[in-house]
Amino acid sequence: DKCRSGSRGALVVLEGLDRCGKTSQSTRLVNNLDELGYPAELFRFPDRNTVIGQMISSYLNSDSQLDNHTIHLLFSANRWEKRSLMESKLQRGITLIVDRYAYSRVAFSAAKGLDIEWCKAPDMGLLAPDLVLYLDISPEFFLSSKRGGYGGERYEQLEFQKKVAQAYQVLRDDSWKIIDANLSVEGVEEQMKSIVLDCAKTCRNGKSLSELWL
Ligand code: 2DT
Repeated sequence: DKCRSGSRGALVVLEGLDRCGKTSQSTRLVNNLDELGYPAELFRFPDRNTVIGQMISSYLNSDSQLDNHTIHLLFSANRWEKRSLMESKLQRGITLIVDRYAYSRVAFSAAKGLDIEWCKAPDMGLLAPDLVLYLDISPEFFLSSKRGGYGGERYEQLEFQKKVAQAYQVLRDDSWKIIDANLSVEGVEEQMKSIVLDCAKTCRNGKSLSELWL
């Protein structure tokens, strides 16, 4: 067992617009941390494997219609389903790399015009990330990028992504680091690696876990 008792893992969240590279970067981070002696696991939200996750998935594929408030609460409930599992893994010394978290929901709902304080309330009491990496791309980036155009899911339209980008700005706090994600995959990976390693060390050395919203 690689985990040391009494030292916890770090909660690291990746956020950013659709197709900014969050998913491939989270996988790379998990591998990098494991190699450096920091056991790590990947989580992603929405977690489409739970019952609530399947409702969210069908909404995102436009197979079902839901009121904006309803989908907001489902996304939050999907995180609450995983809270105790996440906490026990962190306490056992495992660092969690999380592909999207509460900020996604608030940014997307605020972009639709819901009140931001109302949006934040259901996530109050979830574990607060030790670090949020915001992968910064311009909303236009993917229209011309080799990573391909926007796909068929509900939110993947340029005008909407611009609003989400604005809503993310409002949520930034001291735990956020802005990563220039217009670089190559390897360039982005290098930027992130040292920042995450620092954070994992701080947590191992006794920084305490806290709760949203900071
Ligand atoms: P992926 O393509 O990354 O699976 O995301 N979303 C996500 C929200 O609107 N609220 C949330 O709380 C979360 C976690 C962003 C699927 C879409 O779900 C959106 C894109």
